[in-house]
Amino acid sequence: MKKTIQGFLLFLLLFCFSTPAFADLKDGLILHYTFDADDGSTVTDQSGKGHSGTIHGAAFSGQAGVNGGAAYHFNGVSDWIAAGNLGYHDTGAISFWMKADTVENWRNPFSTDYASWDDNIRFEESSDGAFNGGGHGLGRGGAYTTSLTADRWYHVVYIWDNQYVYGYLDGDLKFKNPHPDPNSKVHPDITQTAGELKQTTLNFTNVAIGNGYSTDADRYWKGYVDEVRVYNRPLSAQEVLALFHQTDDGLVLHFTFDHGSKRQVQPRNRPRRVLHQ
Ligand SMILES: [Ca+2]
Ligand SMILES: [Ca+2]
Repeated sequence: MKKTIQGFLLFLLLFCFSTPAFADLKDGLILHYTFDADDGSTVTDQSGKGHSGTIHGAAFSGQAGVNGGAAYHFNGVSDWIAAGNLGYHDTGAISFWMKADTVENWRNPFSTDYASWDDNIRFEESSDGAFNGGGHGLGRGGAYTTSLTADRWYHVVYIWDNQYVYGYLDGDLKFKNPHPDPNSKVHPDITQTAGELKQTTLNFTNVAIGNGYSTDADRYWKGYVDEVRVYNRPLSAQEVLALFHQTDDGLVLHFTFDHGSKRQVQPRNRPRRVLHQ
């Protein structure tokens, strides 16, 4: 009984001298594919926003997923999943898990517009082991890593607010780049300005999982994708970490200690995700 009272007093102390904050990872979620159920030719959207997907050849793979559930496998030739029109988003975030069968030019696990050339945010392998992500008009080509490894799960997050884009790999910030001057050209071969490209890039007319730049076979993803999320708001670094560590939805409690120490206390009861096979 004494310990219970001590525990309660400790909680009261924490509560009084800190600001408990709840980050709701459902807040602003406009698409969420867990890929844990085989629904035939469609994918159910767990966000509640009704953005069900249409499967074009990708294979449901039970127990192959990042959390012991299922994932979809893409054959690297023609497989993709269409998530449809998600609209225009001035700020937002994309989160997904991927595992490549091989690391090759120029395979794309995700893009915000199917085979629309440069009119999308997309993520891209190269044969030298790099993995990049970005979109024209937002600051092109942030590098997640220069040594992508095949047959290993990675957690990829891309965030854009009104000033910067951010790239996180496995919970770590890998790049933070300012948006380019809206009146500048972002590429010598492209006539539009960064401002014009930003408008079309952020209009997600045909979100694609397993494809990016074009319908050339080497643009299709070869490997797995799991746990795809799209938000219409930026995520904080803590929320990215929460997505990296947790396997379920829900509230993530953290104490910001705004009235005292800047130390932050993470909840201790969440299992660490097993990253490697
Ligand atoms: Ca899954
Ligand atoms: Ca677009």
